[in-house]
Amino acid sequence: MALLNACAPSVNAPEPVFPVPEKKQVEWQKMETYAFVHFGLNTFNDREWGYGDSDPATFNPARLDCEQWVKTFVAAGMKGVILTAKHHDGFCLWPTGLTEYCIRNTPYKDGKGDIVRDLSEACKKYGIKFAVYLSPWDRHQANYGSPEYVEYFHKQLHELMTNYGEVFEVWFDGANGGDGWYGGAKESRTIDRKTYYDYPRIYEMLAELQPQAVIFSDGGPGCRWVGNESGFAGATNWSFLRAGEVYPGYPKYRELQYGHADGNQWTAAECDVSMRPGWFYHPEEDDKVKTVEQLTDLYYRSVGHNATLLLNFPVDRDGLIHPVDSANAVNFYKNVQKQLADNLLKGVLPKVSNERGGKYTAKAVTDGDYDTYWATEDSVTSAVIEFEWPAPQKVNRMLLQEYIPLGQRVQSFVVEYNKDGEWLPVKLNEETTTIGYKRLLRFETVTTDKLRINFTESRGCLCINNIEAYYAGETHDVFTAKAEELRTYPFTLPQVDEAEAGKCADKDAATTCFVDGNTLLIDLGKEQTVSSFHYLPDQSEYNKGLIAAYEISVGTEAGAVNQVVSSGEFSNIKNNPILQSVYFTPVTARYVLLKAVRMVENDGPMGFAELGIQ
Ligand code: FUL
Repeated sequence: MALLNACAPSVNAPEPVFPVPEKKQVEWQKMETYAFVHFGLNTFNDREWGYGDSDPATFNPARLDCEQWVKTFVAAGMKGVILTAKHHDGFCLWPTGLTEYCIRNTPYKDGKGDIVRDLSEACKKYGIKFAVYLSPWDRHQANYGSPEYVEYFHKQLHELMTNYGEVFEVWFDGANGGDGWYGGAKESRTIDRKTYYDYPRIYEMLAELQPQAVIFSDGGPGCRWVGNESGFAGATNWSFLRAGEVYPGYPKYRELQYGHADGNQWTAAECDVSMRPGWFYHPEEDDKVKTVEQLTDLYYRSVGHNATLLLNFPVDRDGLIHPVDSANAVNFYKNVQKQLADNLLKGVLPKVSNERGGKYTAKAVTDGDYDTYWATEDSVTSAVIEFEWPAPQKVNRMLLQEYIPLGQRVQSFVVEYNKDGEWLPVKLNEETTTIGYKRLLRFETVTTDKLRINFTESRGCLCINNIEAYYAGETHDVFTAKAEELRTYPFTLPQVDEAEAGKCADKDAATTCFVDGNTLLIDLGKEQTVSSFHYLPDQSEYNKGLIAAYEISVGTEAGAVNQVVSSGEFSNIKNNPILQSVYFTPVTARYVLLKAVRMVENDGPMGFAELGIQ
């Protein structure tokens, strides 16, 4: 084999599958987690959205220490920080020459303070990156809504981009609540969100002054909002958007959780979330700080769902990160490191069903080098990779990475383990569709000597640069929800008597809804993004009406529910009639149609103790 390779002509690298990221977008995504700081007049006035009239005299943090913040971020594994240089209230944390509504007119350091400067310098000292949030909406300025304000906003950005060194990102939020103080006018002002701020000119300025910076906004262009402020991305998450479609305030923002599968612009998702319910500090939230478990879960659903995690620290009125916030953030990082400590695949030589040859061999996925990858031949878009250990191991985590400089390709895959000669799927609580920069999987612990990944669909030949597996210990992740915890969109069953239908939506496992025939139509009342179907079979002693094989279709009209999203079997339902969950690629639908393709017993109705659609 070695001899053959030596004589073979050199093998070409795969062609990129568009869209592809710019180099700076890849570097940005490799940061994985970074901090957000919300701090300003709001902190001292117990507000989330200052109206624009808070008195600068109230701003006086007695112990402010940017080094304390940055040391916390470093200890929490964060690679950078984004500071709210100006939030919607218009107050500036730097001594700007453009408005009096700034730190210069506060008692803090007798007006000599500059928190943008102090934080950027602390970042340099401790080796993390720095960035700014500059709110386009400004509830203080009298001229907000006019062309003059846009000039002012551009000049503010220019000041920030020229006086404080390099920034890795520039954050433009999409909020615009309309009303504000506006120099005392106290009124509501509407602007055209698509055109008012003249973003094309801003992009030109940034390309010139800070070419390495990634531009954040609802729709990018550099990176996008993930469509929620809860800190997670969809398990299916494409790093693309259809160019020009998403603008600040885009009404179909839930799509941003998943990206546009057919997008033509590389705009990966960033998951922003706060350590506390609010973005700014409020003393009554001191006992509502996110726990280590909550943060760990969000890590798997942000970084592990092909996005970055932007974790907000509401700096307190002393000017410090509250001790509970810093302890939880640091312990969260330690917990993740502990769960993913010992890579069971390190150096293991995998077997693959197809290999491009040359340097694109399967061993690249376990060599620890980001820039080497296993690639299949051009025409091969599905393939299997198999790992074998000399002795059985416990496993419950996997980490997969695609080589994104050549595009995001994988559309679906299955992880299986070998049990007594038979390949069985691992038990997950989410769909295994996309991978992208990084996908982390949590699954029920298996003990096996063989693990394989079957890549079933891809937009081009496979380019996989890293695969890892771990045993994270036994954690509290839930793979089988209890009936009372089952989450679902509200639904009705139009073809079933109302009282009967209620039995599968009452969160009571002891009552079962029986339906004659082999189809069940579910109406969500309105269009929703749907990505999973959950079915708790009859829990009575006789487990009546068990469905063995299914087909699930969706549609937007009751008469045309014919888009099949999944079909398969409810494995082992007869012996173990636990909650059955089917995950599929997110789709917009109002109606879901379940077809029982095969029943465990041939006669009798179908039985549903509980149903859930998410
Ligand atoms: C939103 C803002 O309205 C919130 O106050 C916060 O800054 C959040 C990160 O972005 O657009």
